[in-house]
Amino acid sequence: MPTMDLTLIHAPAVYDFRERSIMYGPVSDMVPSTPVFEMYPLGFTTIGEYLERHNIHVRLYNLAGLMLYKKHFDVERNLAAIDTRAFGIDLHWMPHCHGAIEVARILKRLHPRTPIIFGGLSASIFHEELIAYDCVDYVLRGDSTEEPFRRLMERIKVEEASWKVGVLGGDLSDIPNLTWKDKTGRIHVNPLDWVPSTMNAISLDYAYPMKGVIRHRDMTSFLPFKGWLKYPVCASLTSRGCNRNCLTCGGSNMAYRDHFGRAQTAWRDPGLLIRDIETIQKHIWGPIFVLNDFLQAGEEYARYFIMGLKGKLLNPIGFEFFGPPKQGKELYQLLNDNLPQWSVEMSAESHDDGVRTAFGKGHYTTAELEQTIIDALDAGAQRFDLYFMTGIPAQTCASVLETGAYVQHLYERVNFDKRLTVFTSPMAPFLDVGSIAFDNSEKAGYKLLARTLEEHRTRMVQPSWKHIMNYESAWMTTDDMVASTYQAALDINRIKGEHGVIAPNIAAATHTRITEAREQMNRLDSVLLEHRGTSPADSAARTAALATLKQEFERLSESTVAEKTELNWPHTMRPIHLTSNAKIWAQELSRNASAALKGEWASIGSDFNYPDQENS
Ligand code: B12
Ligand code: SF4
Repeated sequence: MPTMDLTLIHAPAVYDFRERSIMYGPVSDMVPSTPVFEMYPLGFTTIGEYLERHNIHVRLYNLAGLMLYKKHFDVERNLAAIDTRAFGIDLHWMPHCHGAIEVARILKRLHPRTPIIFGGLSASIFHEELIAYDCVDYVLRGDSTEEPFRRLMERIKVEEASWKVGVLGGDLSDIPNLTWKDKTGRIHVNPLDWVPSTMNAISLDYAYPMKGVIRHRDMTSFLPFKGWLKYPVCASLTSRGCNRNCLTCGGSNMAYRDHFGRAQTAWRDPGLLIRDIETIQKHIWGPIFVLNDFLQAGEEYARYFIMGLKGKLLNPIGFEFFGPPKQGKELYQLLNDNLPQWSVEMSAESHDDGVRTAFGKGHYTTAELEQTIIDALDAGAQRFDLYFMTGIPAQTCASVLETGAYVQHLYERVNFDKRLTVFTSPMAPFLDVGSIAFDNSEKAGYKLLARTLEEHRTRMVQPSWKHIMNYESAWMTTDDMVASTYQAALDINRIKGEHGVIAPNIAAATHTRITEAREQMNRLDSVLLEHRGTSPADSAARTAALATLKQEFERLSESTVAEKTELNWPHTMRPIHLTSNAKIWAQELSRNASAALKGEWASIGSDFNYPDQENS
């Protein structure tokens, strides 16, 4: 059997998280992952599917997940056994800066002749620092790497014979978006000019990883996060980039312009989006989140998309809106007239108009927020999830502590409607690299505690989330931020519990966990104070003392500020899912078997036709 062409590896945030004792805190409470951030980027699926469509065979390998689910998973033995022409590692989210590099080092040691390619949003920002590591051969920059990746892989396949310790012999200056080393070690930065103006040539096709599971007879290395099989939530993406400019967001319009070469948001044709959703629900029964507010694409797009879904939806669907829709009630009515089960999620960041304006969401007031919640619930929304955040510009400790009282008021306004669920979480572990606030930190009111990749790597292995954070805000000390985050979360949890928004046992368990997490942070401070010396003996004593707290650190860093299941929306499996999955299983087994007889891999790319990648 030939080797795989490309193996895409997702590293844990901190490589040796199984050994280290770190109080990560509530950094991942609002996403399905644990603090290991085991979820791999959606881009793995779009890259894998695109390359397979072009006869380049790709395997997804969620190393973070494998290390998390299998306690005794032997990393080196398993990585040594991978037979592939190239490795791809994502440094998409900055919290993976420690794990991604450590895994690259191991791979380089185990497979010195196999090229290692980095990519993702953070890799694009730190490409020059990354390429300087011996364990990194290439960095593919930008938000759309499918086609540049195809071109690089074609060269890797053709010029395999001329590799010199992982680096191709030939000239690669024609591959867009590539930062690379030539065989003399000289670094080249090709122009970042592959920035397609639409998102139509790629496909977020969930059948692709499912076919991968069948091809490799391995479910675990494809699983997106812990618990996905019980709650198989899926995302559908409307766009690349954003029209807005929130100060601390690494996905803002300016961040995309300055770091990923994108002048304009790239939209996915609404017809393709509908097809994506239909494909998802053929195989998967979980709720579908439509991410990136599609209302930004304009009225015509929105109508076409919503009305096009009429009569087609089986799964619950949720829409992320960046603020109250300007069409008001009419928009919600349109959703309700066309869709059986729909929900909304909105990140208002703060109840305080001044703070929200300083953050960059001053295009609506708290009064308008309340009205839109009422309108959505009146129109028939299944759920309305509202998110607040601590650590944002102009936000003081007092403002965070007011959140509880505001949430009480909000629930009163909606008559304690259980469909409204409110959450709060900290901006942690990092202020997004590449955001306006990161690039202009002083002006934005932040003191950066880490700027470079290496500085971020050092912070990721500090004892707790307050030591890991890469910023200090001018309006709140880090200690205040930690204390006020836990307090606001306690208040919101109490209100939800008292009024039956969540079950009493869930509220009680969350209350206990937050209180214990707060105590644990104090205990940690005492340990650090007691062993504050800098000698090797002090350091050893500190490590030993922290090690005794490891289990508690882990227990209190998952589902702290809210129980993860509170994020889950109701869903049910239907017979159609069973039959279409059985069909795909049978088809793939037989395709794989006949390809294997010829000594080949069957392609697992999408069966649909897509236009060629069009660059802007
Ligand atoms: C969708 C999304 C999510 C989804 C994740 C879905 C997923 N599995 O990818 C959810 C909501 C779960 C999420 C969670 C988080 N997110 Co988020 N997310 C986004 C969002 C809105 C869109 C990203 C997108 O459009 N992707 C499109 C897909 C198709 O492309 P892609 O995954 O980016 O991959 C392409 C390129 O990045 C690149 N690439 C990616 N990996 C690799 C690997 C290789 C080898 C190569 C060559 C290329 C490559 O090529 C791909 C294909 O072209 C952006 C905001 C924005 N406007 O961009 C934030 C954003 C990416 N998220 C961000 C953050 C901080 C997070 C969290 C860390 C927050 C937290 N503390 O919980 C978590 C991490 C979750 C985890 N790993 O467990 C920041 C990242 C800042 C930074 N540079 O670190 C962003 C920019 C903004 C924000 N604050 O939300 N997120
Ligand atoms: S926070 Fe949301 S709305 Fe604001 S810039 Fe980022 S992706 Fe856009």
